[in-house]
Amino acid sequence: MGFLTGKHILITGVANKFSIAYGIAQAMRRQGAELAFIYQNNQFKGRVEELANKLDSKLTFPCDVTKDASITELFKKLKEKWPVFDGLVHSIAFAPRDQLCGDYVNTVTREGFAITHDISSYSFVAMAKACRHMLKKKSALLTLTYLGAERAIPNYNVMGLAKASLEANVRYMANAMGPQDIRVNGISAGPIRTLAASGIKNFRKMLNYYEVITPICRTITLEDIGNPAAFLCSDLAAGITGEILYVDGGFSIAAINELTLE
Ligand code: NAD
Ligand code: 0WE
Repeated sequence: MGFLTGKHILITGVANKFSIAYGIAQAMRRQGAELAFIYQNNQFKGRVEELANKLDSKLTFPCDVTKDASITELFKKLKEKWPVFDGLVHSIAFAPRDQLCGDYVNTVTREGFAITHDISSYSFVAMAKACRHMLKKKSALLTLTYLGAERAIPNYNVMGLAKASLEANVRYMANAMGPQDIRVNGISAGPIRTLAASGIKNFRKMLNYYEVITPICRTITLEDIGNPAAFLCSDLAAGITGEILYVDGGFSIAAINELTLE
């Protein structure tokens, strides 16, 4: 018996086996959860079905979070299989590529700002709004954020603002849904090489820098994130809501260490 046995959880954000959402899904399955998945569009359909299969799930649904109708349709379809369920993992972020490099002030645009906030922050509450009536007592919602929400990190640019908005969203959603016995939390993950990190300028160099600064002397793995994600969505975390949990090996608390002084 795992600590998620009997829980039904919807996973968003699986693009491939390197996705953080897939690491979370694996950890949740190890703890006994029944899973369902969304895929962004047909480009991801086959791969998500395959990965779902590996985790004993036949439930995959298309959903593009930029469209209200697509979100409504998702929960209409899910309801036929799961009239009620216990949780949602939101692992979705997007900024137009040109927004993620160079001088923030020069590169940010009104349109880039709007798209980034829409997909990376609004979509979390949009999904919660659409499935609220299907969520059981003791449900949990979880999203993924990054240190760029609080610190100015080169090239992360408008994504940082969207993550700050997403973290505030976690607190406001937690406050609004608490009385319904639904908890809402975020995990602030250290950098991992995923599809969303591919093609980011100097990503390798950044990972090397993290390895030097991070107290645990290594970068984070999908399992490092999956296990605490499973915990936060389980009844073991019944007293935790509105929280951002750092799963970054301690990077964000460190300043200078022995290696940087050599
Ligand atoms: P990923 O590319 O595997 O996942 C991003 C997912 O977002 C994809 O599955 C994509 O299909 C989905 N998505 C984008 N636009 C969508 C839309 N309109 N509708 C539906 N789905 C959409 O990359 P990842 O690194 O696993 O990212 C997952 C989350 O983790 C993101 O919120 C990201 O900001 C966060 N995060 C990543 C890192 C990192 O270093 N990789 C660190 C901290 C936080
Ligand atoms: O949240 C993220 C990445 C999110 C992301 C990535 C892309 C790449 C492809 C959002 N939109 C897009 N749009 C694309 O067209 N991370 C936490 C990973 C990440 O991205 C960075 C980082 C880190 C870490 C960008 C610059 C600097 C650091």
